[in-house]
Amino acid sequence: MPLHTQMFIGFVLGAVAGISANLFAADHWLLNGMITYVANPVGQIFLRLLFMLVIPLIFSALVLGVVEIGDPKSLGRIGGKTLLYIMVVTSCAVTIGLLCVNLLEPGRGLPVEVGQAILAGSADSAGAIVAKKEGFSGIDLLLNIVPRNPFASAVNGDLIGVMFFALMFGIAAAVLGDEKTRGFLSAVQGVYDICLRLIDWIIKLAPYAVAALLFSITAKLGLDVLKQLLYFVFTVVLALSLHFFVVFPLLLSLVGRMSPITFFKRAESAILTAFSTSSSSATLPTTLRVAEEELGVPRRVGRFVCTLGATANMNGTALFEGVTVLFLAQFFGVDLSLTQQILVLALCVMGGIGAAGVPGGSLPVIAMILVMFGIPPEGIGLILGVDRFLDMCRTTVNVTGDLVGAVVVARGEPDDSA
Ligand code: DAS
Repeated sequence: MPLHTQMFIGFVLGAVAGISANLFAADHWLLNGMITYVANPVGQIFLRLLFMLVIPLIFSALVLGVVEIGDPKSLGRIGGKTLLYIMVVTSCAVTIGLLCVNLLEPGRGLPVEVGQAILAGSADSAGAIVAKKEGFSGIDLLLNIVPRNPFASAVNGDLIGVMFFALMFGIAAAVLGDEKTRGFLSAVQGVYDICLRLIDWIIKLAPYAVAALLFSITAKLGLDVLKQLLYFVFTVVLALSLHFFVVFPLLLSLVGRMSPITFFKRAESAILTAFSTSSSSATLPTTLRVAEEELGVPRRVGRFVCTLGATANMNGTALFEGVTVLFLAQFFGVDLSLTQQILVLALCVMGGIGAAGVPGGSLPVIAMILVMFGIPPEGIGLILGVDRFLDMCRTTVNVTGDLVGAVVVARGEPDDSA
């Protein structure tokens, strides 16, 4: 049975059991015992397994991603245009997501004292780094990006410091060139591959974790929480749709000089493959064929942009991470200032580069961002239950964004046959 189906079944079973318990046995000693000694430990183990991977995954993914882009000097026009496209369009995607979640407020509704009670009881929200900074201002935001000690950042779960260090390491490795760094990079590649294999094993536990986390939350909060979850799904799909049907057509018309209607017709096979597989990597062969044969993108442009994009240009994923973090902040009554939301944006843009193009690849990054801002990561259990449908949607945006990038970057480039 496909993993997402198992996760959905876990979601339904956990929710039904939790809502029933809430209706018929609220505050019963047996229910409280079930939550404390069974459901919570199962959920916590799953979350900690995700936390365990964040630092090695983010460090190796970013170093390899930067090295794959290449030496800034020899990056060339195509590389420079691609990098600019990735940073600008991913930032735009996350901004749309943050605007939607701030305007619609899908997480609001839980009585504040209930959210605070869960917050207080959450084992990991105590590890908040950003939330506890007194007078966290724009200057702090800037200074926080550069770590005094990258190992201390890793130990403290300061993700932005680790990301900055990984970026600098990757740029230096790219500049040094293959000769001097081959050994190091193959070790980093090994770390990345091992992390992917561990994610693959850990995510198999997700159905059980979803059932446990959903049971805990719905047993405490009842049916209302599911209404908020549907509102969350609506917010994510709305934000993805705005990016898909507004930003991409504008880029195609104004920069790519291609009719959006023509683009969507010719890119149909890649878009449908992405939606059905939920995997940018699995869709890549189709993406490359569509870029070259259907959209007329020169091969060297299409290969570079689409291959790099499949791992580093994940607009849908970055948008989803931003909406999820703010939804759970609202849900648990954690208010994030504008400065903190700008940091969330930066983390999600980097998270879109560092996320692995595999099912659940974005979960470790989301879990760490939640802890950084003092938001109970238990909320991930809520999200996991509807992850299947949302993963299909965000992967579609990821792959379409790669093809739009290929058309935009190809603008002004000589054709291969020239
Ligand atoms: N499924 C991922 C991809 O392949 C997206 C994600 O997990 O966010 O693009």
